[in-house]
Amino acid sequence: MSSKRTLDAFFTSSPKRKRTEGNVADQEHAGKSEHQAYPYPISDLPASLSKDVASLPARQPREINDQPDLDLLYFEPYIPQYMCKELFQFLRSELPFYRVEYDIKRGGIQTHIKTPRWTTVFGLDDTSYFSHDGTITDKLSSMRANDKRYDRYPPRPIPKCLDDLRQSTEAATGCVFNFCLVNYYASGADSISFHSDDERFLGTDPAIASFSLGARRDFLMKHKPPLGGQGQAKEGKTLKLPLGSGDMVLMKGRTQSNWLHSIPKRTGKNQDDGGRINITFRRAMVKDGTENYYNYNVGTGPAYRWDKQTREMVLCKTNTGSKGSDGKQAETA
Ligand SMILES: O=C(O)CCC(=O)C(=O)O
Repeated sequence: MSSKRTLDAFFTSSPKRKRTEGNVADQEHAGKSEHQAYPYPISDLPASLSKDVASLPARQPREINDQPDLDLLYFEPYIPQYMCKELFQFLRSELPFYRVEYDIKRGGIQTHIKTPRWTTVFGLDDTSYFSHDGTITDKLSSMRANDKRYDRYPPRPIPKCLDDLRQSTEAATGCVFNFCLVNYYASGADSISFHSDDERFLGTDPAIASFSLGARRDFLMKHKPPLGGQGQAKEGKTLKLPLGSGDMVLMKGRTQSNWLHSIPKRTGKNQDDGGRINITFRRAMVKDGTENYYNYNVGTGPAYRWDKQTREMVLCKTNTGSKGSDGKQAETA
């Protein structure tokens, strides 16, 4: 595992501030992560959950690498059942979510896309870190002000409630993660279409840790068709992992460059499934490489928050409307 710089390395301690590793949001007040780019402060995990997260994983993983270019580690589960419900409910209530809409040109036709799930992202690429006043600082030049590259979508530190899990995941996998994307599938009607997480800024053969909490949903994987050809996928076989609450799949090696994955919609009596949260940890290597993720998973529209009374996402802040733009994670609703 490569070494990480901690905030401690840069600043002397102050009794008001609690120091933590990585790009976790600075703790101005005990029990909450705060940052100027958050719509509101995000609570830390309850102490008992935070303590138990530190002792994960619950099980050792099994390898799934019996198909060409496929390289998975499947923790079934990573988070034990007794923690899953509380963690699911906590994250659904605490995190700000977005229902991003954007316009793209598809086959020469301007198309309006409504992302068919709730999303939120946190993190910063490897070239920089958050100073304890929340500003982004370049690791090499110590440049703080005037780096306009982060202005369009100001990156947000990973809040402590997710950073606890990030640290556990790094320890369990030997990988380094600086970025976190959370999807909330409110019902079987929410989905993500076939894609691969093979963006250039994730480097070659990225490792991506993907957690499931809540309803069981099928995770489908299929080999990409041969380059330039119209032929069938290499083996023609779709792999189906019915991911349960607490499971974690580490996708690594040649997986992203050769395989597509999706969570298809569920219909009929299985549609109202109580919801599912997916948390992925990734490592962005290139300056500003995360802008695409902020664009498609936070966007410029308002933030929403889970309302325990009405049991739905409600508007928690009004910003300006969504902006459209071309990009990789565009999909069909
Ligand atoms: O929800 C999942 O398990 C998959 C999420 C995913 O593919 C992604 O965020 O890129």
